[in-house]
Amino acid sequence: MIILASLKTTLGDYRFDNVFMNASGVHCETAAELDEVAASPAGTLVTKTGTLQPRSGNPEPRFAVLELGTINSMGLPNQGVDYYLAYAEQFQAQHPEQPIFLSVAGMQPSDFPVLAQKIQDSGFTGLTEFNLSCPNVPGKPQIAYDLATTAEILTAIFTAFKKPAGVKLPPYFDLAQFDQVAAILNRYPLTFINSINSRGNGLWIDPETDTTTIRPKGGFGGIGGQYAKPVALANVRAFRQRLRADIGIIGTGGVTTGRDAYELILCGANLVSLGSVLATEGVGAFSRLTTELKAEMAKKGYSRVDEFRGQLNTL
Ligand code: RRO
Repeated sequence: MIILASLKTTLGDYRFDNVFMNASGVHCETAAELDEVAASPAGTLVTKTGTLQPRSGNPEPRFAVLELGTINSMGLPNQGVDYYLAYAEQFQAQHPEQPIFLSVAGMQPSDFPVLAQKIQDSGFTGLTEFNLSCPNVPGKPQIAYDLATTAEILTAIFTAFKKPAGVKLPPYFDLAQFDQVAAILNRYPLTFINSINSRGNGLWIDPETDTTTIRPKGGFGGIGGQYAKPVALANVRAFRQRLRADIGIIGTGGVTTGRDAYELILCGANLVSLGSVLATEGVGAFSRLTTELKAEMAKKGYSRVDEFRGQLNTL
């Protein structure tokens, strides 16, 4: 029997033809890169995280491909929120049926309500991802590990912001942390979370030279790719079990095969974003993974993703 699997999915009131999208930071800093993602089979796209002012980021080398993934300490290089907002508004005018994501972050907590107001006042009708988890700006913590500041920022954002919004979270590693973070998130009108950002502050050493692989922060950088997958699965699963049912999840972390994407959906993901694999393979990864995920679904007898989303078996 031939099963024609569909990868159509939803997040909040938004519909997408394919579960795959890029992860913010990968293939999305310029309009040309964003256009390439848009022209691929990806169901949607997200911009590079934009800050109030453009930034050149950290000194190079700041990205390296490792045995089973990547390390990066980009340091938020971006063209500024106005650039990405203009791109998003133009994109939606040209593709009114294809909602996209704008990613933004403050360099300090007080930037977040300013960013929120700017987007609120714009004509943007897509989804906004507030990035609370960049691990790579020297001297700045990953906000979402500080729960009091996270709650303050969310309160400030949602005072100004009435459009669909979500947060990009760092990986958590303790069940008590999942309880605490979910309890905070459940107090706000979030449409989604994105879990996980890279595993912050890993270190990779070149065995020939005994030297770090990237320059910023003494070589410390965010780890992505296969190293991240079990952590991403656990974070998506743990949040799906704890968040309000109306808060959707973008699953991110270590997807290199269709089976990996299938597993993130089993844990509860509505959309699946590609980081390291997109950085190493280019936009061709979207067609390969689309084919592989459909094949995996056909093998299991599923024709739609909502037939197995969240249906992980446990012993
Ligand atoms: O630009 C970066 O260094 C960066 C960001 Br904003 C992020 O959210 N995650 C990451 O791995 N790198």
